[in-house]
Amino acid sequence: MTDGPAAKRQKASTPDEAPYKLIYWPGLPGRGEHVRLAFEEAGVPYVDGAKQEDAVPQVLAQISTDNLAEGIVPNLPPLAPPILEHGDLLISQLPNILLYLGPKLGLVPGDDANAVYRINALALTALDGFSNEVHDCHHPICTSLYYEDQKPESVRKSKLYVKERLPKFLSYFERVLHAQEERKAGSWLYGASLTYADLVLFQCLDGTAYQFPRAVQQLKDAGGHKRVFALVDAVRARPNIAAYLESDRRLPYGEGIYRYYKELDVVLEDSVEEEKKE
Ligand SMILES: N[C@@H](CCC(=O)N[C@@H](CS)C(=O)NCC(=O)O)C(=O)O
Repeated sequence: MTDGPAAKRQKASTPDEAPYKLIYWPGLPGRGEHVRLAFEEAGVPYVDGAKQEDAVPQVLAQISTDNLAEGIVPNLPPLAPPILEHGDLLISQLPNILLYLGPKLGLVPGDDANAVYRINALALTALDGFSNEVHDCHHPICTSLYYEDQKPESVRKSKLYVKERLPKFLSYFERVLHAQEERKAGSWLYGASLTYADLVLFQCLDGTAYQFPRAVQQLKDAGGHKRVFALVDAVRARPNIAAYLESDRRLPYGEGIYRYYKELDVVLEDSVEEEKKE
């Protein structure tokens, strides 16, 4: 480390009108779906690299261990998609991409400079509880192993997730919405208008309901998280979102974050004691 690179870095210029491009794996919604939903709700055009013929090579070129991001200083090579390209800017990490896009797409209120950090906290929490943990229910040991090689652990984790974590995260978002209601702030997670946190929560719960249909239905029927489920329905009914969900741009779930395995479709009453004794 000899010189002071920060001072020498070439300045990237990203005009707002530069085209947006999502680089992502083809054939499944995945984490890229949160980026798509933001563009779709905002009605802002974007190029979806996942729908292009060379989608896989596009991703591989970025995440290759040979990629040193040469010539695109000060961008850095990404570890994994989703990746957003906007003019000279190339960034990865989904919550980071949403943090960048939120204000540009009008999905963060413009009258409070701190709003984006509160909205980011909501998005991160939804992704923790309804994306990362749900994914780990079918890959509890390691992502690099096949599901079939970690099945008993997946069943155990799913039972515990459904019994303890799913209700905890749902209750958290119910509490946030209750607080908003008490303040007469509206029925979205933050303030009077929809933000990208609402879109993230929608997608996360849509996927969680795909993986755990029985448990999610049970919790919905129990009526303890009415505000959360009403929010999911309200997002689904937004004109741009509804049109998108109807379109062939919306891909079905498959072998991605959210997967349906019958043996993991557990309910809250399923015993976890047996596994605990082993
Ligand atoms: N924390 C990252 C996770 C990225 C990630 O896990 N991407 C998946 C696709 S959704 C992937 O290709 N991972 C490859 C790997 O982790 O080796 C984010 O939020 O963007």
